[in-house]
Amino acid sequence: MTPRTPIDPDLIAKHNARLEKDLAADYAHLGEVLARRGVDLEAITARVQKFAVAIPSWGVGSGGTRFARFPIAGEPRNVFEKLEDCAVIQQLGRATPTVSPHFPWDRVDDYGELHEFANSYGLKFDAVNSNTFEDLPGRLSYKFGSLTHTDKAVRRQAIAHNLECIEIGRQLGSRALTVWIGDGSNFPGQLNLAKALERYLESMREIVAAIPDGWRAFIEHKLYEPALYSTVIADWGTSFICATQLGANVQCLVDLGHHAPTTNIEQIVARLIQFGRLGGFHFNDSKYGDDDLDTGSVNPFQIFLVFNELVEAELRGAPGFAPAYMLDQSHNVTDPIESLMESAVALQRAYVQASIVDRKALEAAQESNDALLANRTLQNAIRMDVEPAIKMARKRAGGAIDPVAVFRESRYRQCKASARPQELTGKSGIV
Ligand code: LRH
Ligand code: MN
Repeated sequence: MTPRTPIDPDLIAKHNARLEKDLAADYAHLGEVLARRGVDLEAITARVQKFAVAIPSWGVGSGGTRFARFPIAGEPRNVFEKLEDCAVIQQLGRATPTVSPHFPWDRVDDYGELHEFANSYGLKFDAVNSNTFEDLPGRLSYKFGSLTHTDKAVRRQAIAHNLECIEIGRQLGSRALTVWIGDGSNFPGQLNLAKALERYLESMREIVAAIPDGWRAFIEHKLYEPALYSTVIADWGTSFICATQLGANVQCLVDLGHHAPTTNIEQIVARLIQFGRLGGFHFNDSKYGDDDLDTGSVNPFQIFLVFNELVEAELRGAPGFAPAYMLDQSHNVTDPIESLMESAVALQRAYVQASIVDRKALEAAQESNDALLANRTLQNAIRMDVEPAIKMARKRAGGAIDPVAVFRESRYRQCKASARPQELTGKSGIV
């Protein structure tokens, strides 16, 4: 069944036709430069075509902060419209075939219908995300925690929600559950730090016991926010210990924005790979806190250094290496579709640049403690303009050579502004 196409394929073909000649010239030039380095461009382009990252369903709407959210006309009002927008990102960018849903934000009555709807656009569902950081009317409050709350009834409610997310994920064809909890404290002394983690493990054991065969559970750590003094799952070390306590199908998810600004994230990635507990990523960028900015928009070298570890592990065949790639961003001042397309390309760029690192030269320099040559070997890769490889991979996969230009020319957002009438109320909050 050919997937439905929210953007007129003729518009993509017409637009590509205008750019093809220049792309061919740039591609040939890159091929020559890489060939001199013993790198086969066709092999690199084939790798890009296989690269995929999941779109966060909550990322296609405008994001906000605690101060305000500035919605845009034509943004999605429900999960079906979110999937339409995800289909645009996939049709033009060809790097995002899956969507990571969040519950209860994406709750519907018929998950079979939702599965079908996504499938009609050629989209599949990635890890499901539970939400025990917001209260629902008539339910027990998570003000003082969820899976670690001192009140067993609140923990039961949070466990039941995660079991429900697993059941929904099973109906949607997902194969993983991401558990991020904001549990923690705002005052020294407010929380018994050890007991809180004990309650976490007790609750997670029930959730992990319900994880279907072939599934994984991802523990997502975060340094702070909403808790501002202590967070129960604050860092990779706590996440790693819990994963090893809870079972072989429990792994650690690294959200790049969940670390203190000076943290060496690529070393955390190397450690989690070394001990077979790297479950996946929530990619984004940040300057200060959990800013959820567009991937690669502030510190593209950071993303490159993470992919340098990932490609090295892939090439050496690290045991159990199967990280799930997902974006997790909040688009407060840009069109979410444009930001997500650009962010997927930023990941492809880091993946390609990490794939052209001269690994032999790097190892030789490392073994001989030639620090300058070792660092230069990485710099040589990140200084390479690899856009022609990414564009060619996209074109060959049926996408747009310039996705943002085609998206704007399609006037998709303007069309949706009239098709999706809504109150553009600027209430605060991340979604
Ligand atoms: C927490 C987080 C988590 C999601 C939420 C939307 O900061 O990164 O992954 O549940 O954002
Ligand atoms: Mn996240």
